[in-house]
Amino acid sequence: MSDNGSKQHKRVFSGVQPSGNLTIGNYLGALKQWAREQHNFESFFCVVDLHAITVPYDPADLRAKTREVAALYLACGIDPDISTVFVQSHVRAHSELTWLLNGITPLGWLNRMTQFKDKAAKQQADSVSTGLLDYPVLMAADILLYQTDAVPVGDDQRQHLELTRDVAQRFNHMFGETFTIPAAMIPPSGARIKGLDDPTAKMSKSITDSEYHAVYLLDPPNRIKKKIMRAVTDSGREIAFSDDPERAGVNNLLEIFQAFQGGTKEEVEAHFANARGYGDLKKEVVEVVTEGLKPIQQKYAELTTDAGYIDNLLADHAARAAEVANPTLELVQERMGFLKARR
Ligand code: AQP
Repeated sequence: MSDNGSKQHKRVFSGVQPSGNLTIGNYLGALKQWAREQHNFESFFCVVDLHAITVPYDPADLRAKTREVAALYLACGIDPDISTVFVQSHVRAHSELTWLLNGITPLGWLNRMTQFKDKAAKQQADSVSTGLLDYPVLMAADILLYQTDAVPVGDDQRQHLELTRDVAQRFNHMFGETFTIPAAMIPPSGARIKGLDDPTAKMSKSITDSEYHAVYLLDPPNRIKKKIMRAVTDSGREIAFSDDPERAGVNNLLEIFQAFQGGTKEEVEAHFANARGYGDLKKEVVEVVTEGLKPIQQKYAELTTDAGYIDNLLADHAARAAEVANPTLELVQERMGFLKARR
C-alpha cells in the first residue's frame, strides 16, 4: 500500500539540472509554476545534480551551479518556509531507488526516449554514458520516492513522465500497491520555449555554442535586449500565433510575451494589432522579459550576499526530504524481498 492515505496534502515534486545557466524556458516551463503550485501542494523542489553528470561536465562548475540553481529557486518565489528545497545527491535514497527500479525497467522503454536519442546524437557514439540512457529511471526514482501526485514540468519532459508512470504501474503490479501514480502538470503557455537563434529547436541551458540562443535568468538588461532584438523571425509582417514552422520565430516571441504578461492568445494578438512590424514586437518582448526578471535578479543578489545561507538551508531541507524518501525506499526494499539489515 502506498502512504497516500497518511499524506496531509497532495504532493508536488520537480527539479532542474545544474547543467548550465537557467533560461527563461526553465523559468516559464517549470519554476514559475512551482512558485504558484507550492500554495496548493506539499512541495519538494530538487536540484537534480545526479542527472547533470550524464553528459560531459566540469566538477567545479557542477558545485557552483548547484548552489546557483538552489538560490534561483528561492529568487523565483519558492518559499523555503512552505516548500522543501534540496540537492538530489544529499538524499541517498534517490541513487538507491534508481538501482532497484533498474531491475524492473525494460531496456526497450529507455531506448525509445527521444531526449536520449537527441543528446546521444550530439556525442561520439562510444562516449555516450550509461547514465544518459538510465536518466529516466533516476527521474522516476526522484518522483516516486515522494509519493508524488503532480509533476510541474515543461512539455519536453512529458515522455519521461509517462515512463515514470509506466515504471510505477509495473512495480505496483509486480509487488503490490506501493507507489502513487503521478500526473504531469504542463503550463498552458510557456511549456516549450524555442531557441531565439533557431526557433525550430527547444531553448536549452546546455546549448552554449551560440550566444544568441537563450535569455538567462541572470542576464543584465543590455544582454536581454541584444538577444531578443536579434531573434530569428521570417520575412513577413503579420504578428499572430501560428503552427507554421516558417513562422516559428514570431510564434515563439508571442509565447514568451504571453507567458510573462498573461492574457489569452486573442488578447495578445489584439495588443499587437497596430504594431508596425516585428521590431515593435521585439521591443515589447524585451520590456516584459526585463521587467519580469528584475525582481528575480534583485532577490538573487540579496540571497547570495550571505555565503552560508543557501548551504545551511540545503542541509536542513535535505533532512526534511529524507524523512519522506527513506520510508518509501524501505517499503520498496521490503516489497522486493530484501533481507532487512539488523540495526
Ligand atoms: N525550452 C523550454 N521551455 C519550457 N520548459 C522548459 N524546460 C526546459 N527547457 C524548456 C523545463 O525546465 C525544467 C528543467 O529541466 P532539466 O534541467 O532537468 O532538463 P531539460 O528539460 O533537458 O532542460 P534544459 O534547459 O534543456 O537542460 P539541458 O540543456 O541541461 O538538458 C523541466 O521541467 C523542463 O521541462
